[in-house]
Amino acid sequence: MEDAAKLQEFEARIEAGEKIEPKDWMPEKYRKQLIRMISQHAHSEIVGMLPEGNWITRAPSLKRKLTLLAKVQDEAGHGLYLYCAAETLGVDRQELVEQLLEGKAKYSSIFNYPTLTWADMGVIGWLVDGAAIVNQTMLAKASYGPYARAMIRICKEENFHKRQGYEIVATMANGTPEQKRMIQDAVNRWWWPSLMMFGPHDSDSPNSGDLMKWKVKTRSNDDLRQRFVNLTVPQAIAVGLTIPDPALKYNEETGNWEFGEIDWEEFWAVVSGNGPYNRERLEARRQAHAEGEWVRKAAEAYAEKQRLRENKVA
Ligand code: BYC
Repeated sequence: MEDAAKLQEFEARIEAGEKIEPKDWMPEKYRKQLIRMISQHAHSEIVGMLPEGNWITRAPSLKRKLTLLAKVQDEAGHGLYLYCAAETLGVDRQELVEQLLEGKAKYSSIFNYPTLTWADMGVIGWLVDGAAIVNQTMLAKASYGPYARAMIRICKEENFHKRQGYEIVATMANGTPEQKRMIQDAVNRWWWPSLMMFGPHDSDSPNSGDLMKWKVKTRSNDDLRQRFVNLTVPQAIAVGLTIPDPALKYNEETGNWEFGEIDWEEFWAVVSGNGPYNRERLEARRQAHAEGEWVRKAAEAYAEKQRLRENKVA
């Protein structure tokens, strides 16, 4: 009875647009859904450093190198805010990291594709960060306070990422025939995986019901995907690039760019660990974690030293 009353109060607060904070009562399912989603999001930011990190040493100029370096560092920061947000729900960060390293945790499908040329750096900023912004602008209004607040700062940085990506795209699209060919090839490879970032169709999305009822998500997967396509197609046209979808067509009545069907078999293969680069990404993450052990040990030793010093003073 007590829980039923608490649930009613909780749902009334959500309905009124109030934010839920870490110490507030919440249904166990809400807590679990948030831990699932925020931890997957944190892992995505961390694994998401790899495809671009791979190009830092091969950036074509010092300016490009500095910008890419800053972007990849931003993604690390996003991962850290998000692990902090997950920790407010009572889960241990170490446990989440272990789940990722053991291959038990999900992270965004998009990072399981290889980055083959410099053009991919432009297209990732434009399409991948562009898709992330569409999704995260919605999440900045999520009902859970720490997640929503993390999103506000993350979205500001993602906007810079998208612009730097689109600037690379525009420069190459207006460049030599070889540069044009490279950038079109990158769009051809990244377009469909970018659409997959929004998740399965609404009818095949088991988590959307809970998440939308509790206003963690306020727009559906298909709805956000359509918004992304509507925003992005004119940007492709503006720089003379072709979207690799013969079914793409503007509907005057709805104002939507209609598009073809996603290859869902490919999507589920990637999500279940069998995409083109899943193994390489996890292996690189494990190696980075192992090589960072001395840093974690040094940080722990420093914290211990501080504790001892404070005890002495006290
Ligand atoms: N990839 O019921 P559904 C970035 C899973 S990184 C993998 O619709 P939901 C950046 C889903 O988890 C930004 N898995 O789920 C970084 C679920 O599995 P479980 C990444 C996917 O939660 C570096 C199952 O499929 N953004 O910006 O309602 C460089 C059924 O799906 C995917 C986020 O993480 C996928 N694409 O909706 C550049 C945003 N889609 O857990 C850029 C936060 C679905 O039941 N997350 N699955 O086993 C979300 O907004 C939502 O979780 C999703 C999925 C829209 C992704």
